[in-house]
Amino acid sequence: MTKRVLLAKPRGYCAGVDRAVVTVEKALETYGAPVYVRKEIVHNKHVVETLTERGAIFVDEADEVPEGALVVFSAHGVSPAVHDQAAARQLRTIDATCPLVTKVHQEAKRFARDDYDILLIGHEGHEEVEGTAGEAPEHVQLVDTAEDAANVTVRDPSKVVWLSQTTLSVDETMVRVNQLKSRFPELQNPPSDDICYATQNRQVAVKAMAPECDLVLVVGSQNSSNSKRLVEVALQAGARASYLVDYAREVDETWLDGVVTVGVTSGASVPDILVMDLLSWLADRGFADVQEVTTANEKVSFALPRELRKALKDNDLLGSVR
Ligand code: 0CH
Ligand code: SF4
Repeated sequence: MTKRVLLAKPRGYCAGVDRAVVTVEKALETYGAPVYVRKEIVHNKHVVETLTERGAIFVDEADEVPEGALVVFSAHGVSPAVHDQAAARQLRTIDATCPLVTKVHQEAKRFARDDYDILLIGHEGHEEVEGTAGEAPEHVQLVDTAEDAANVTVRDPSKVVWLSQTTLSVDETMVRVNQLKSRFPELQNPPSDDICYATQNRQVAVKAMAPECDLVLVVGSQNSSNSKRLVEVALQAGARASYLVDYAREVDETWLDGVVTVGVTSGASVPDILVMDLLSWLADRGFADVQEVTTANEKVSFALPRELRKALKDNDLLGSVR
């Protein structure tokens, strides 16, 4: 049988990641280096290394940024406490939080104002849930594991809503929601999907090709939630094996033993150049026939953060914004 590659589409950069990465690039062009970035702008090694080479300095917390300097907040969002820390140090800030993460923050604020108990489904320690929970710490409880769902308690079971991190597995989240609904039958759903279009579309695409694949390679970093979910979804959908790699050079050649069909996809924080490198690595090993498996065409794009648009306009650089 002819060796072949099935290439998922959509894959790679979503609109929120594109906006966040361009934000740091434009900030460097407009203000010059260094531009500080709180946390990784997106969870991708290559992106972070490339921006570091251009003069970005990644820090863990706003208190590591020199007073008065410029700091960009990452795509995953920040809590109000982080905005306060930055204000206390007189930092100039550009907020690259994805608008779809901001939407979840608004939902958390609204349900907290109405005095709901909010069950936030997400991964403990992930920056996005820390930011969302920080909007209403007295109202939000994190539900990560099945055990969390079994043990969480609420004040009034008729006033409970679930919200979620944007980058979860759709199927696993529904398992968690059903578990919660069996305990709290009046549990309300979010006003609109919190798991974003990009996360959902990448999972649908990998599901479509996985049953035909002996191996699915997902390009993405280990700390990227949405990328890791693609490996799990591939395995659940019938791929015989699946691995997450940052670079083609990390692929173990023994993974190709007996393999006829390799599926390839990438997380929402992954530049397509890394996928192209993987395709040429595979072509060198006999997998030159590449067929794209398209399950959606994405046309979403977001305007750059307001603070940056204003600066670009003042400098008459807006025309150069993609
Ligand atoms: O998938 P996670 O949330 O870990 O983040 P990423 O890999 O940086 O992808 C972009 C999502 C950013 C916020 O939704
Ligand atoms: Fe926004 Fe979704 Fe991309 Fe996250 S994965 S940055 S929520 S579009």
